[in-house]
Amino acid sequence: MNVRVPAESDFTSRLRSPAVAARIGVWLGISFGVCFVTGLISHYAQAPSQPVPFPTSPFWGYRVTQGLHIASGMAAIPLLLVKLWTVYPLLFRPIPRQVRALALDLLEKGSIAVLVSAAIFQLVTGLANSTQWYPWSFSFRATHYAMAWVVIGALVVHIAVKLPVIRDLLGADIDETSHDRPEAVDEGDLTRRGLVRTALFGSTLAVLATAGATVPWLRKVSVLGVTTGDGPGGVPINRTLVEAGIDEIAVGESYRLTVTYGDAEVVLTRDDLAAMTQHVVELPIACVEGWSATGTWGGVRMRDLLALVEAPAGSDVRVRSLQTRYAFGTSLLWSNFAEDDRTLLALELDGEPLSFDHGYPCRVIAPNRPGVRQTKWVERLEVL
Ligand SMILES: Nc1nc2c(c(=O)[nH]1)N[C@H]1C(S)=C(S)[C@@H](COP(=O)(O)O)O[C@H]1N2
Ligand SMILES: [Mo]
Repeated sequence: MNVRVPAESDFTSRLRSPAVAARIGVWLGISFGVCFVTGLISHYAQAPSQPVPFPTSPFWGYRVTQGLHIASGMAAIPLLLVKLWTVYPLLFRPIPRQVRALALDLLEKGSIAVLVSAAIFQLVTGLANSTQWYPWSFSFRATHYAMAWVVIGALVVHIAVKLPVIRDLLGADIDETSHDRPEAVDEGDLTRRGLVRTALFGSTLAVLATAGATVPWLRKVSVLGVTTGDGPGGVPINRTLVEAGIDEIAVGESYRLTVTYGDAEVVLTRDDLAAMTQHVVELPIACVEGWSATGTWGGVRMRDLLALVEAPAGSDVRVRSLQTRYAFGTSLLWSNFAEDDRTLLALELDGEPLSFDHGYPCRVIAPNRPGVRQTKWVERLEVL
């Protein structure tokens, strides 16, 4: 068998053209831009300290930005694959002999290598994360965030370097051949416009395959939306009581909620909580993994609980749960969230006591808050 490295001239399809790459690139740039901005929002919403408080309104804000984050990331996958296919032959372009040209060539290939590998890393880890599969040991949030800057930085450099060519290509018809490689002349069954349309169609399918996790009427077509609307009160269950390492006994008769502020301490049973003024709010759980669902929650206002220990206005609150295993057992409730009328320590969902897996005896539910901070099985509120 005769194996040899292909040469640039082996790739003769006229679809492998910069004119196609530039057009796919525009859509890819838009996807990456949306994904980056919404990712920054999500990262900030979960930051351990916030110079400017993340707002509590609109209550659906995080649901929309995180839904867009997942959708734009999904949309980017087929676009990136098609774009790589169109430029693939350039990998086999002969290496320049002249030192200056060689340096420039290596610089360009290097920057594209960084861009492509960082982008693939983001899309693969993000996709795995949105299907609740974490086959790695590093912190997803910190790594995904750092890599996002690598992608955007490399993308800005890439666009800046290519800008004259991009302008030229986008100003001309897609079938214009002035920037094509001389051997890229073979007509296939597909036109260039057809290829761009096919890529966009692929993106649409990828979005539809996941968007049902957020948009109820899309649920039936969402094969990748692993978390469905099933679950008590129409809200899926992310982590169960057993998975969190909590014994049913701990949430039974012996359960107590402790609220502290300095030396002040108030201890309440579930009956005590149920005897306080109850409120009902309609708010979504919006998971960072992309799914979201609205529930009708009933329970005690966080404000009313903090008043029991005479917490001063503007206090942040640390929420602790009974959880003994894995992350997300505690969260911070910023003062603007703690004081919002819609923020509850919920006892009920859809008029029924919370199920064990939804956080019985009580959980945090607050507007415009990442799902990961809607802490379940709460046992302690510490006013800071
Ligand atoms: N104690 C505790 N609370 C938790 C979690 C957890 O693992 N432990 N998971 C969070 C995450 S990531 C989400 S999206 C929501 C999901 O709530 P649900 O399972 O009621 O839908 O709960 C949050 N509250
Ligand atoms: Mo989540």
